[in-house]
Amino acid sequence: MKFNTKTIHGGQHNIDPAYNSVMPPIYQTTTYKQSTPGGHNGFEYSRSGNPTRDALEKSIASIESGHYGLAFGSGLAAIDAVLKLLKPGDEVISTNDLYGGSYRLFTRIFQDFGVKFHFIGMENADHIENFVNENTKLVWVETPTNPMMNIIDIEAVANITNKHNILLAVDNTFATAYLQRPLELGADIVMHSATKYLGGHSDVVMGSLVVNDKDLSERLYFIQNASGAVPGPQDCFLVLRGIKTLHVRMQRHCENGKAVAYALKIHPNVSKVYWPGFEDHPNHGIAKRQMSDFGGMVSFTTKAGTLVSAVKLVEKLKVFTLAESLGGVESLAGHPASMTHASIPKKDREKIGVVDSLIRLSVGIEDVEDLLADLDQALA
Ligand code: P1T
Repeated sequence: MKFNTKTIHGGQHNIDPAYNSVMPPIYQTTTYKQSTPGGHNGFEYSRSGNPTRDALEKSIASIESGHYGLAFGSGLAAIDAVLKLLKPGDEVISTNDLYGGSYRLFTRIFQDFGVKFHFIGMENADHIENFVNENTKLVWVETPTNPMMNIIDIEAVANITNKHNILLAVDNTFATAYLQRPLELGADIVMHSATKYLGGHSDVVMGSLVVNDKDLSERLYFIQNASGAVPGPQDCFLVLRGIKTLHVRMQRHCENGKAVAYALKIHPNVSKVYWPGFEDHPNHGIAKRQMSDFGGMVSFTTKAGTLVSAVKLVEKLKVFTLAESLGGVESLAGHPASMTHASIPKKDREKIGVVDSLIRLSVGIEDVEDLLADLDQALA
C-alpha cells in the first residue's frame, strides 16, 4: 500500500464486525463483559485496550511503516513512556534544540530520578560519539528541531546508535510520516505529538509511539498500561479522522510554508528566516535527502531585533492567531522565548538561537495571499 492510501486504510480492517461501519465506532466504554473470568473478546478494561484506540494505533503504525503503535494522553506522556524504559545511572544524548516541554520533562523530572542528559548539537552526527559511554541507553532526536528548524541526519545517527546498541528515538512531530519516516532510516522509536499535524484541527491533545521490535513494543505497552496515560476513545476517533486527510493537508502546509518563507526572506524588516527548504540552510542537503518536502513550520527574527518588536508584530497579526501549538489547519504565530520555550534557561536558549526577537509560524492551509498580506501589514 502506498502512503496516501495508508492514511485512509492502513490497519483498518475488521473494525466493526457487528455492523460493518466504514469508520470505527467510538467505543465509549471503560469495561467489557466477560463470560467467565478472563473470557473476553480481546478487550477487558479501557486503560489496557479499547477498540477505537486500537484502530488509531494500527493507523499510526501503518503510516510510520512500523509494526506496533501506542497512543498516549499527550505528546509528553508518550515521551515520558520512552524515558521510563531507563534506570537511574542511565544516560541520554539529546538534541540541544528541542521543544521546551521535552527539555523540562528531561531536566526537571527524569534528572531527579538519576538519569543523566547531554544536550548537544547533532547537525554533525559524529559529534554524538564524544558523549557515548557504557551508560548511554538512548539518543533523543527532534528533526526538524523546534523552533530553529535544524535538520539531523537520522540515518547517520542510527549508524552510530546501532553500533553501540543504543536506542534511537525520533520526535517526528514537525515533519510527520508524510515527509519523513524515521523507522525506515534506522530509528527504533518514532514519537509524535499527535496534537499537531496528525490530529490537524487543534481540537485534541494526544501522543503516539511506533516501533518495529516486538520486545520493545511489549515493554512500552507495559508502561502504557502500568502508568495509564491513555487517550479517550472520542479523541482517538478524532485523530484517526485527522490522519485520513494528513497527506492533502501536508501538501498545502508545504506549499504555503514555502511561499511564506520566501516572502519573509526578502522582506526588509526581517533579518533571518529559518526554513530547511532554502538552499543556503546549513542542513538543506540532509533535508532534501530524508524529507519529501520541507513542511509548514517557519521561524524568523525581526530586523529590529528586540523583544518589543517581536511582541508588537505578533499582536498585530489578524489571520495568524497568536497561540501555542502548531500543525492545525489554521495559521498560528508564537513567540518561543516567552511561550513554548520559556522553560529553557535564557542563556541556554539564546546559545541555540531562541532569541527574544524570534517568531515561529505554523503556516496553515488558508489562501496564501491572505497569509502573506497579514504578515506584510504586521511587519510594516
Ligand atoms: O503538547 P503535547 O501533545 O504534549 O506534545 C509535546 C511536544 C512534543 N514534541 C514536539 C516537537 C512538540 O512541538 C510538542 C508540543 N509543542 C507545542 C505545544 C509547541 O507549540 O511547540
